[in-house]
Amino acid sequence: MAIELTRLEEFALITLNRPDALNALSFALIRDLGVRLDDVAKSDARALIITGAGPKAFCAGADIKELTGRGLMAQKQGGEFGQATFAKLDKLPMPSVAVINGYAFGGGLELALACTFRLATRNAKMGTPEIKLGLIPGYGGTQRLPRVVGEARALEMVMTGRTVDAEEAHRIGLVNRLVDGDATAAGVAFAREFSGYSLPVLGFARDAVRRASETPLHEGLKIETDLGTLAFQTRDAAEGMAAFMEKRKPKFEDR
Ligand code: CO8
Repeated sequence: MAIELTRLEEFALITLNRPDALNALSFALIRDLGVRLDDVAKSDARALIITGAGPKAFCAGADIKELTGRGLMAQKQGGEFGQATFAKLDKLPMPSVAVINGYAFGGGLELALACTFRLATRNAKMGTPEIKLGLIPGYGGTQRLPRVVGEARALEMVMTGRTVDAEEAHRIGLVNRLVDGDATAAGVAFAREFSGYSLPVLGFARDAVRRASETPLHEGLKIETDLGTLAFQTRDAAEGMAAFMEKRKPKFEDR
C-alpha cells in the first residue's frame, strides 16, 4: 500500500509511501488515504500526524503521469474524489498535523492545507505550480489557501506558481512552525501541546474557528455561542472548571 498507517504512542501516523515518485498522489494512493482516514476516525488516537516517506518530499502533488489523456468527466470526477477524500480531514474527531518534510507542491500542499496544523522542516519548499502545467489547483487549494494566507498571497502563489521556501511559508502563516531534527518527533511534540485536552471540545474549537472565514460575523458569533454552549454541557467542562477551583490538574475523559 502506498499509505502506511501506524501507531506512534497515542497518535496515528500516516506516511505517504511512494518515495520514488516523491509521494505523488496517484488515484490509488488517494483511495488508500480515504480508507486509512476512515480507520483513524474510528480509532482512539489523540491526533493524526501525516508525513512523507524518504528524504526529499512530503508530496509532489497529483500524479501528473496519470492526469494526461483523460476525458473531461474523468478529470471532473477525479477532482471531486480528491476533494472528498481531503475533506475527511476536516471531519476527523481528532486534530491533524501535516509534517512537511521537503517538497509540498500542488495536491501535496492541498493535503497539508486540509490538516488542522502544518509544521515544516527548514528545507521544505511549497507551492501551487499547476499554472505551469496549464492547470489550476483541484484538490481544494483555491479555497483553502486564501483562507490560510489571504486572497492577495493566494492569488500570487496560484497565478505565478512560484515556490515558497520554509522561512516565507512560516512568515505568511502557511505553516504554523518550522522544526529541526527528527520531523516526525517534532510532530509528536507539537501534538502533545493539545492532545491532553478534551477531544470533543477541541473539535468545537476547530469548527468554530473554521467557520469564521465562511460566514458573516453575526452568524459566526451565533455559531460560537452554540458550540460554546455545547462545550459547557460536556463533563470535561465541569471537570476543567472544578479542577481550576480545587487547584489541581484536570482529568479530561472526552465526554
Ligand atoms: N507526478 C508524478 N511523478 C512525479 C511528480 C508528480 N507530481 N513529481 C515528481 N515525480 C517523479 C518524477 O517524474 C521522477 O520520476 P522518475 O525518476 O521516474 O523520472 C521522480 O518523481 C523524482 O522527481 P525529479 O527527478 O523531478 O526530482 P527533482 O528533485 O529534480 O525535482 C520537483 C523535484 C521540483 C518536486 C519536481 O519533481 C517537480 O516539479 N514535480 C512536479 C510538481 C508539480 O507540478 N506538482 C503539481 C501537480 S498537479 C496537482 O497537484 C493538482 C492537479 C489537479 C488535479 C485534479 C484533477 C484530477
